[in-house]
Amino acid sequence: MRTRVGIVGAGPAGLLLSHLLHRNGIDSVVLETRSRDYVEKRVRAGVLEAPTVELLREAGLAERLDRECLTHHGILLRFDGVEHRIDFADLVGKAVTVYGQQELVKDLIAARLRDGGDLRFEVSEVSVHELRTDSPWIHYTDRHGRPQVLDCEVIAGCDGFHGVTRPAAPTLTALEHRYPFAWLGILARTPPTRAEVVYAAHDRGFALASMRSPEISRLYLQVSTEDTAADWPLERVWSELSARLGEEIRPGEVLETIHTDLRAFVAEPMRHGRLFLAGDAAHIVPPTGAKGLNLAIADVALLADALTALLVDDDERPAESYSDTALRRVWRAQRFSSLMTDMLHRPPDGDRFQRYLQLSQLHHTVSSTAAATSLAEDYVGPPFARTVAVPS
Ligand code: RFL
Ligand code: PHB
Repeated sequence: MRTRVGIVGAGPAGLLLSHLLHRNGIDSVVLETRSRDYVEKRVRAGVLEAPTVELLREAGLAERLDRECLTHHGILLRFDGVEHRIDFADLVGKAVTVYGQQELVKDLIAARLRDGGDLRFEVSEVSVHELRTDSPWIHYTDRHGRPQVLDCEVIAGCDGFHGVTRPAAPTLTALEHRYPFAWLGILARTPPTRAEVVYAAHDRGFALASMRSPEISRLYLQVSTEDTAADWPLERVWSELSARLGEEIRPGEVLETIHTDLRAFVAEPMRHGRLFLAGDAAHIVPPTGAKGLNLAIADVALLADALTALLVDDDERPAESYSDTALRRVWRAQRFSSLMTDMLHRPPDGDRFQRYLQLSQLHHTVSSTAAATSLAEDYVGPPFARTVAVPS
């Protein structure tokens, strides 16, 4: 079997890449270890930056999103018992869009299948080979247990943080930072109490109130990395949410619970020969800045153009600058996510010095137009770079 681009992973990065390549006349095959049902139900991100939504519209993928999304013109920051609003519309004239990642994944799968896309779910034992040649190949076992080889011209590693493509690239170096706390998140049938996302920096720890619809809330609590599910019976989750968010959060049916460590990770360069990495396969940001999905989409917008130049016009230059250009945005998102994380979380040992610095940063953010504008610019997202060469 042969294709031009072998894509490992059917998350937002892999599916969108396959769609954008198809629009440029390039065929691809997407290999995914999980079932279609599993990837369509996996609950994760919810906040889409303005440039992400523009790209989805341009690519003809926003029909349901435009009908069902929630548009947010600001966020709420709560500390010292007072709520403050950062008004994106006023500060930068833009908004963010709340639309569940799994809804976007459903839309992407539907679009690929409508266009005759080749998506292979429930494969196993995926491995990538001869990455430094012009004809790399992928070995995998199909859903019926048969070994298969897929010959490619390029391989795109879109297989997330725990995938197999990044470890197959020996020239990459990784930088990692782990935060000393974790998040417990629930998706629950309870109406959001506010029309916008609330970030609360409480003495007891950070809390975040987001939403998926007027009936469904997405709520998060800062917890200890050592905590287990047994430490957080639901009554404790609800009472802690109410205490930290400063108002009664009405308990509702809990549809999903997650526990996630907070980490920052960057692999560089995002290319090894004919293997190109995109999304969580190359980088992880702590979720406080709501950037992970948006970075995956920004990578893929750039990569689709670079691969089109390479495979259609025989122009290597955009592929050569892909990693540098993508990493600019990645580091900007790392900086912003790190700033938001440090500003909002309770230091684990209750360090008063750090806490007063945080409060000072929060007061500055809500009282200085310059500081609020800076937050707003990062939150709504800088414009996507196209394949412009970065001077070395
Ligand atoms: P994904 O979504 O992890 O998809 C990778 C796919 O690859 C498959 N796979 C393999 N397939 C074939 N062979 C293998 N060997 C494979 N190994 C793995 C996996 O099954 C999967 O289907 O990566 P992608 O496409 O790069 O997308 C990245 C985003 O999913 C991620 O960055 C965001 O969800 C992060 N994130 C958020 N991002 C935002 O932009 N806004 C948010 O509000 C936001 N909130 C969040 C988040 C992530 C969270 N968690 C769970 C860490 C909130 C949370 C709690
Ligand atoms: C979410 O809606 O899941 C969400 C919102 C804002 C964040 C992180 C996650 O910073």
